[in-house]
Amino acid sequence: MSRNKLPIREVARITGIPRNTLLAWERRYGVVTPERAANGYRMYDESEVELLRQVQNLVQQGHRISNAVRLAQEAQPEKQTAREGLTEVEGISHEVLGHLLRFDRAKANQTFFRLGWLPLATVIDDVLAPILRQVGDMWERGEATVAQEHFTSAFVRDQLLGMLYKLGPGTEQSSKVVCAGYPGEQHEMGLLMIALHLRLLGFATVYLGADVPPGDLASVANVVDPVFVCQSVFQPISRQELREHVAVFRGVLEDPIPFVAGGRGVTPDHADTELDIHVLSDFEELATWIRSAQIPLVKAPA
Ligand code: B12
Repeated sequence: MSRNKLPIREVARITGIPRNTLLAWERRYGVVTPERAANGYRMYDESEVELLRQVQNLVQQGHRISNAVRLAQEAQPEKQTAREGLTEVEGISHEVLGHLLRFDRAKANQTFFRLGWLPLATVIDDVLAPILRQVGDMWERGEATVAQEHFTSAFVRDQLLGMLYKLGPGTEQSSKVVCAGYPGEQHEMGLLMIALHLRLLGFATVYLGADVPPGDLASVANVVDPVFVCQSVFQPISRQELREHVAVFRGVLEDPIPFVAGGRGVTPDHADTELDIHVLSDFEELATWIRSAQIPLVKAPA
């Protein structure tokens, strides 16, 4: 990795674009997809910082963000989009997606297994998540059918569940985290990715899947005694709705623990000190919060 690459806090400092905005632009519009360092941190190169500056200028001139991103990306030199400019991992991911769009699971498996040498965290963030986002964007633009999206999503879900199964539930001593989807939510894979990252960090994850009511989530927490719970929200909800949801959760919960929400449906404005609600946009932020809140990885002796 080049020495000239900058971490997100530096990019936020020199461009004046807040860190959360950088993350939201990446997630929602794919403005840039910075490379990850060995510790998973984003590292931006010069051309990415320049592109972010251009997007910011266009937004300040009154362009809508989606339009600003398109204009800035179109003005970028060819190498940004040229097929030959892709890294090996991007190239293989692109090939996997191509096979999935043709419903060829055998070839998708074969190609995907060529990435076996990569750390799991990289496979999750740099291969599987981009495949999902790409097929989602294609579906939104009318370039992929519902069947192609479902087939691709099923492949990604199988890989994520396979990883979770292989990593196992964690040791007796590991602190537990309960991971669940918000009620009515069918999107499950952002949550699976977060559960996997937590597992890789050393937590024991109790994975409940999508669509879990707040009272049920609290009942599980009463049984397994986690250090915090995570709930994933993709469909936008209001701050008041989240507050009411967490109030029900707290009503059933016996021992107070932090409630962490994340996903496209919530923003930092949904955070609430009174109800101990933390809103974090991705695993990098979650890991930073875990350190600053001094959440223990291992249970205190009884
Ligand atoms: C697969 C998929 C589905 C599948 C889900 C299957 C499953 N088992 O999960 C199905 C077909 C069920 C589905 C349904 C719908 N979907 Co859909 N779907 C997708 C798709 C392609 C992938 C979703 C995904 O798993 N992403 C996971 C990762 C890749 O996304 P991510 O946002 O970057 O996730 C990160 C963060 O959100 C964060 N995070 C997530 N949870 C948490 C939790 C915590 C605690 C923390 C800290 C962080 C965190 O970490 C993740 C990893 O980095 C997306 C496309 C996309 N761009 O995501 C659309 C997408 C999410 N769907 C969308 C829509 C509109 C729908 C429907 C409303 C469509 C419809 N008209 O019926 C329904 C809603 C159903 C419901 N009630 O939930 C829109 C959402 C628009 C929005 N709200 O912004 C998207 C973005 C597609 C699009 N481009 O328009 N969908």
